[in-house]
Amino acid sequence: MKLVVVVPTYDEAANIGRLIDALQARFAALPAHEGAILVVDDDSPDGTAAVADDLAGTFPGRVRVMRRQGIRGLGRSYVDGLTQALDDPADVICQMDADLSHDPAQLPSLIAATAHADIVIGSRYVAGGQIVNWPLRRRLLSTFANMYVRTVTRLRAHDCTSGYRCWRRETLASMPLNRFISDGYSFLVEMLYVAARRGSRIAEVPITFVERRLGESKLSRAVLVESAIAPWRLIGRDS
Ligand SMILES: Nc1nc2c(ncn2[C@@H]2O[C@H](COP(=O)(O)OP(=O)(O)OP(=O)(O)O)[C@@H](O)[C@H]2O)c(=O)[nH]1
Ligand SMILES: [Mg+2]
Repeated sequence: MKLVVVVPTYDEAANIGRLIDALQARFAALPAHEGAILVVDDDSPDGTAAVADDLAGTFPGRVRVMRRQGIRGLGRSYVDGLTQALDDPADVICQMDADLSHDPAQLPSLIAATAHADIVIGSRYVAGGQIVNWPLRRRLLSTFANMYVRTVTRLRAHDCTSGYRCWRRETLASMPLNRFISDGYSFLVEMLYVAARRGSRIAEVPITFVERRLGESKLSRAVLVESAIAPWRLIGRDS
């Protein structure tokens, strides 16, 4: 089985090296799998792309770095990265954050679940899911965000904002990524929403999410405002 893991980065120089090492160790432990990592960097001022490039030399063919220029955006980065990942003959395409909040050790359980689902979410909010080191404010915000998204969009998944996911190739390839209307974090919700409307099977497997220890969060007030409006735009488009 071939696997590509897409990792969007903005100012993750302190984390990306450890993530790549940990993922490569995971790939090596899965003999039937051939894994590659695609780092999608938005011209990070802290030199994240250069750190990733060094590791691309250490793991030839198994680490690639896409350097984006121009307007920065998490959604745009996913569109570019996921589209490029589909150029590979990968059977499963995964997405995860660079800040080590998503544990590579849990990747095999997500991949395994793609045997019976089109999209698998690494979920904090199903039985067995956990969050480590989040302050109460952050927990409440995330819980509320998921309740809000589920209520407005009628998505049934419990963790609609998780960036830890695996896709079966055919499902991802059929997504009209270039027609997406969200750019920031809401892009993750839009992906699930569009997939669910097309009848894709969405599964959740529990993960332990650990708060980042290094680097800074990009969750700004503007991001929160966009996230509040985005679900209404999605259902508005379809009604
Ligand atoms: N390419 C790209 N990556 C981004 C952008 N914004 C955030 N990211 C990456 O997306 C992932 C998630 O962003 P985070 O800042 O960790 O957001 P979060 O996980 O919701 O918040 P914290 O973990 O609390 O900081 C990380 O790997 C970031 O580096 C962006 O504009 N462009
Ligand atoms: Mg994070």
